[in-house]
Formats: sequence, structure tokens, C-alpha cells
Amino acid sequence: MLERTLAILKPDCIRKNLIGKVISHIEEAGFKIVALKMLKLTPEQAKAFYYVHREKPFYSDLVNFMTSDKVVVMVLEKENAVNDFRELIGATDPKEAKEGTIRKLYADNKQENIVHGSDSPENAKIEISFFFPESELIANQM
Ligand code: RTP
Ligand code: MG
Repeated sequence: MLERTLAILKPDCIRKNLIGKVISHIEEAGFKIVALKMLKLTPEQAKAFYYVHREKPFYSDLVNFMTSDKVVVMVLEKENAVNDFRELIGATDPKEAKEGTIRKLYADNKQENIVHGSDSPENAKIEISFFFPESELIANQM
């Protein structure tokens, strides 16, 4: 069954002029882009988006990083999209990411790691609705 996930190209991706390269990896891996936009997260949005990490020592650094430049948010669709996208991006820390993954190829460190992907189908639904109203989630023609 087709599934959707939320991807964010993080501020380091934008600063390094890697939007096109990263989207190419995503499309070549078989994901369809259902919705896409560029925006600058407010601190309130970044805090809310990463609320699950509010107790973590890296939380305030993460909020500062995610608001340091614009981001690109995308809804991606594919069979098994959530897990397959996590596989495509690789481990949080690029040092631990497998060869060929987006983070291994392009990320500098555990914080500035180029891309976000939802970690479960339930969270994907919540994260997609965080950025996109239903009217922007038009199904792709097959
Ligand atoms: P994401 O949510 O962005 O897809 O990343 P993830 O699941 O691989 O990692 P997660 O544990 O959810 O952490 C969220 C983001 O916080 C930053 N981080 N910094 N300095 C650190 O030790 C540290 N740990 C995590 C990263 O930007 C990570 O992607
Ligand atoms: Mg996560």
C-alpha cells in the first residue's frame, strides 16, 4: 500500500546548495513528491515540531539550527515510504550512516545532517498535517 512520509531539507542542505542533489536521490529511489514548499521555521514552530526532544541536551541547539536558515518541506509517497526513506537518509550521525546514504554523502555532523524523515507512519501523519493543509495534498496521478 502506498504510504506517505514527511521530509525536511534542513538549513545546512540549503546553505550548501544541495537541494537539487538531494531531491535527485529521493526521486531516483522511487519516491513521488506529493507536496513541496520552502519556508523559514519560527522558533515556536521548530520547538513544536521537535517537542518529543524537549528534555534532550541538544534541544535548544537543534531549535537554533533549524531556524538558522530556510528549509524545504516535502511530502513523499511510495510503498513503505517511512522506513524506506529512513534507509535512504541513513543514521542520525553521518559517521555511523551506511555508504551511499544521503547523510553519509552530504552531512557534516550529528546535528547538521541535511535531512529529516518521519520515524513512524503515525508521526508521518502528524508531521504532514503540521505543514500541509489537506488542500495542498493532491494525490499524484499514477
Ligand atoms: P530527524 O528526526 O531530524 O529525522 O533525525 P533522527 O530521527 O535521525 O534523529 P533524532 O534523534 O530524532 O534527532 C533529531 C535531530 O536532532 C539533532 N541531533 N543533534 N547533537 C546531538 O547529539 C544531536 N542529536 C540529534 C539532529 O539534527 C537530529 O536529526
Ligand atoms: Mg527523529
